[in-house]
Amino acid sequence: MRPLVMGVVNVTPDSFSDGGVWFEPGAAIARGRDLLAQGADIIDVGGESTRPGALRPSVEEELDRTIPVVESLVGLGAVVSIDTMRATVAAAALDAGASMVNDVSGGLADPDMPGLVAERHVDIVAMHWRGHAVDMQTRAVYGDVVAEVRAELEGRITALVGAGVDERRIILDPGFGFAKTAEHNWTLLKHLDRLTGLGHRVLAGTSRKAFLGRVGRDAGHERLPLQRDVATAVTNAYATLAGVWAVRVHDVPSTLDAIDVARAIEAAP
Ligand code: PMM
Repeated sequence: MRPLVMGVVNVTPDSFSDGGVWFEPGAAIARGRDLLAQGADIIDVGGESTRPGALRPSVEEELDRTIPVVESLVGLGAVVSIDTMRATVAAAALDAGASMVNDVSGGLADPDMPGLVAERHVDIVAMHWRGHAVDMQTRAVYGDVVAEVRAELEGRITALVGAGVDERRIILDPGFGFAKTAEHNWTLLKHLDRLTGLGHRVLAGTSRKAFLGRVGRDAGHERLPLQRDVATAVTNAYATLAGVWAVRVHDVPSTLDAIDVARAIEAAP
């Protein structure tokens, strides 16, 4: 099966690749509509920037940013995922018609999140996370990054199932760029099959991340976020071959091309 394409709508003033661009609700809704028209299967709406060093918005601010956008995109027929670490925001988004929760903390940041997901019988993306953006890069310390990310995600599965979440509802995500150095990200990508091998659906979110800006370039000559879609297409082709369920991206057309090419390679005799 072709991996699903999750298109990103960040309703934030400061997300690292597109912060501020879709901050007005009208612009965010228009962006979501465009992503849908381009072939996105899911629209991921988020109101909190998780770029390294970012400070958190208030709950009210996060609700004001996201809920009108969720409501409008659901009205257009979109399958919407809410990118939040807060159970109150997730609950409001589900009430507004969102059908899944994308929690970059995998239920760690808010103790009410696992119970909410269990009660609502929705899918949850459990991403590997070691702490809030403000100081997460100090936690980028691993002996064996693949084994540790895998084990920590298994811990999230246990906690979520313990709270009543149906195991089949849990989608795993290695959390590229979250408490990871560039080297950690490359190793996780190379060994993505170790995660898909756990038997859960896997989501990969490499789109426009900093490690794609730096690779092969000298300091000062990095690709800027908007120049990273070709590099992203390559990582998503690789993720497709590794058997991911979905990829989370900013640019849908180049992603669909990458998936088509990867699948042709896979299907060739
Ligand atoms: N990355 C970002 C935000 N949300 N959610 C999941 N599940 N996986 C990710 O890798 C992920 C995410 C940060 O990227 P952005 O600022 O471009 O949205």
